[in-house]
Amino acid sequence: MMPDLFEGDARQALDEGAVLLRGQALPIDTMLLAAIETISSQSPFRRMTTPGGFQMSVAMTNCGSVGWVTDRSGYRYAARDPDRDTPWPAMPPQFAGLAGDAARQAGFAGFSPDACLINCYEPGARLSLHQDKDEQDYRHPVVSVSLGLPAIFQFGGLRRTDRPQRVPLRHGDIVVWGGPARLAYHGVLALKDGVHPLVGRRRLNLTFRKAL
Ligand code: MD6
Ligand code: FE
Repeated sequence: MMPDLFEGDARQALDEGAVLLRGQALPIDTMLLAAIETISSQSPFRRMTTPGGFQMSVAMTNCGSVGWVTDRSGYRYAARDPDRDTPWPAMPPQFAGLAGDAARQAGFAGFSPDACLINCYEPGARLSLHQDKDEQDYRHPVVSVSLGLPAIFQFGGLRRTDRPQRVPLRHGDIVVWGGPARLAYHGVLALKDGVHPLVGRRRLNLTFRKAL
């Protein structure tokens, strides 16, 4: 067992149902980055269009049996990459393993994701406040892994008007989010310029979900 003091440092409750596991992905960061390279060589990062007609500043791709997409007709999960009309690349077993372990540590045993959205932020890219609500069953948590440049994560409440906390997320950090926090509003402030030694001038984020 890990001593309590260490656990205390590594784990930070953001709210009831939302936990930050600091540095939890560090031991496998190079494997995660190599897998993201392989996935994005098959289904490249692209900046999708919102239903309102705006192009997102964050570039996205997916792996898993379904992937999150947006276009003029709405947000949804799709089994095929719409740019290539092929299935999304398979989710590497180590991805699902990492997400399942993190979820279990946060109190959500048995999490088995079918979707992994991969976000790529370049300096200036941001994600405005939103709820994750395109999934079928909100009893499943969301697991989010941060790699590369640090970002300020905004974590709010169940109403858009609840003033969000600002949580710095760094390379290797994992946020698990479920239960009473599952529909909390959240976003990412504009990425500050910088260079990460392994990832370069980017932030990569993996968000694992059970969509179906
Ligand atoms: C990001 N994350 O960190 C975007 N959603 O790049 C999310 O939108 C998110 O981190 C639900 C739960 C955790 C998250
Ligand atoms: Fe989200």
